[in-house]
Parts: sequence; structure tokens; C-alpha cells
Amino acid sequence: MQKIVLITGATSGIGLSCARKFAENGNHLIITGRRKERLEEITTEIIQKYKVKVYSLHFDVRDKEAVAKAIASLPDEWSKIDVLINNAGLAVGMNTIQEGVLDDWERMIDTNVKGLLYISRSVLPGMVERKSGHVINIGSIAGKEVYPNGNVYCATKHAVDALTKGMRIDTVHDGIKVTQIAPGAVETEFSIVRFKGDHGKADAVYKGFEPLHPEDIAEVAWFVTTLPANVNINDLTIMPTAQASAGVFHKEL
Ligand code: NDP
Ligand code: 8X3
Repeated sequence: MQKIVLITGATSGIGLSCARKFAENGNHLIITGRRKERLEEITTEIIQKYKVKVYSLHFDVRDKEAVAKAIASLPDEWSKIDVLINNAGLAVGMNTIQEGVLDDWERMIDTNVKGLLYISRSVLPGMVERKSGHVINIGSIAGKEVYPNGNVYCATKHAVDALTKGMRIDTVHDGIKVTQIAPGAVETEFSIVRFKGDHGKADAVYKGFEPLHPEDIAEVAWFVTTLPANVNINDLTIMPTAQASAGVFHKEL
């Protein structure tokens, strides 16, 4: 069955791979992000390649008015969202708390926690009204464990873990599925953003082992939406084979 799938942060990495995967399987997409040009390029690519419909919404998830306005602006044919993938997120910086950069903290908390909430607040009422829908929150191994200098990023992903559980409890009487996917190291633009454009530092994160690829996460996100109506996957932690926990890697350097 063709579904309408809204993916936040679809301009790169996991979100972009999810967009391609869901389109490949014949679903119509609402893709969002801040980088308008990329959204336009991706829209054209996906429509041409997969022959599905794509609607793009350009906004910052930290801006609550923009989020509400964007979702409310969806034409009727796009308003019945079947699957919401709360993926937009980022890490900024790696410091101890005593040396932390307040602006980095605010960017992470506002994007990963408040942004996810603003989107969910706008999309969930329609799902509840229709008694149907699936929310997939992209958490992280950082939402299960804490590692040195990861403090605030880990806190935001622990919040995603808690919000996923809360969302499931709040919507259980309405037939909504809520799933968290919590990946370990995935090679995307994530580390370039975390290290503020320092490609050397970003590349070093993935040296000496094969990290997850964003397509691996998209495959699983797609899988969880293919299960029968009575089956929900609550929580999946997905790691590279060479990563045992947040800080333990087998690296051949
Ligand atoms: P990328 O940097 O490649 O993608 C992040 C996406 O989020 C981009 O599309 C970006 O779009 C969007 N985004 C970021 N901030 C905002 C904002 N304020 N408003 C709207 N969109 C925003 O990284 P990943 O694909 O790796 O990250 C996706 C998710 O996966 C994140 O939640 C991350 O925490 C999580 N994750 C990543 C892991 C990894 O190792 N890579 C592991 C575990 C979880 P734009 O810049 O156009 O706004
Ligand atoms: C991203 C992976 O290990 O940097 O969530 O927390 S990690």
C-alpha cells in the first residue's frame, strides 16, 4: 500500500537514505530540511528515479511557529501522514561540561529534543484522529550510554529514548506504532557537523573499521513499517560489527 511518509532532515545521511528507500518501495514522501537547494535536487532525483510524488518543506525544526505553519500548510492530499520519521538532529562539539560551549548545547537541545517535539505535536493529532500511524524516532547509542565529552548530545538522545516511550504510552489507545531506532557509528555528515567542518577530525572517527552506512539504517526503518498491524518494534539498537559499545571499537589502523 502506498503511504505518505514525512522524513525530517532528508537533505543528507540517514534521512536522505530513508527517502530513497521508502520511494523505491513506492511511497510518497514529504521531505524536510533547512537546505532548500538540496531539497529541490533530491525532490527532482526521487521523482525521476522512483516515479513517486514528493513534497518538500523547507524550515528549521527549532522554530516552533515555522514547524506548525509548515505542517498546517500541507495540501489535503498530503495531510494524512502515515509514517513520521523524526530524524533531523545533530551533535555540535565535544567538550567537558565545565568547558562546554553554551551555544552548542542550545543547538543540540533545541534541535534534537524540542524540534522532535514540535514536529510530533503537529503530526500526531492527525494520526490519533485517524487511529492510524507510525512514528519512528532516530535515537542513538548515545541515548543508551554516555561517553567522554558526549554529555549534552547523550542527554538529548536519552531524551529521545524517554520521549519514544512516552509517545507510545500516550497513543497506545489510538492504534499508533512508535519505534525508536538507535544506531552506533554511521558515516554521514554527522561528524563534519559535530567538528564544525573539520573533515580531518570527522574522517578519523570512521578510520580503521567499517561503520554503518546510512542505507543500513534506512533498510531497517523500512522493515519496521512492513510488519503486520498487530506487531510493533519498540526499540532497535544497531551497531557496526566492529563497535561493541559507544566507546569500544575494533580498529585496524
Ligand atoms: P547528517 O548531518 O548527515 O543529517 C542530519 C540531517 O538533519 C540533515 O538533513 C539536516 O538538514 C537535518 N537538520 C539538522 N538540524 C536541523 C534543523 N535545525 N532543522 C531542520 N533540519 C535539521 O547526519 P545523520 O544522518 O547522521 O543524522 C540523522 C540523525 O541520526 C540525527 O538525529 C543523529 O543524531 C542520528 N544519529 C546519527 C548517528 C551517526 O553516527 N551518524 C548515529 C546515531 C544517531 P539541513 O542541514 O538541511 O537542515
Ligand atoms: C551518533 C553516534 O557514537 O557519536 O549518535 O553518539 S555517537
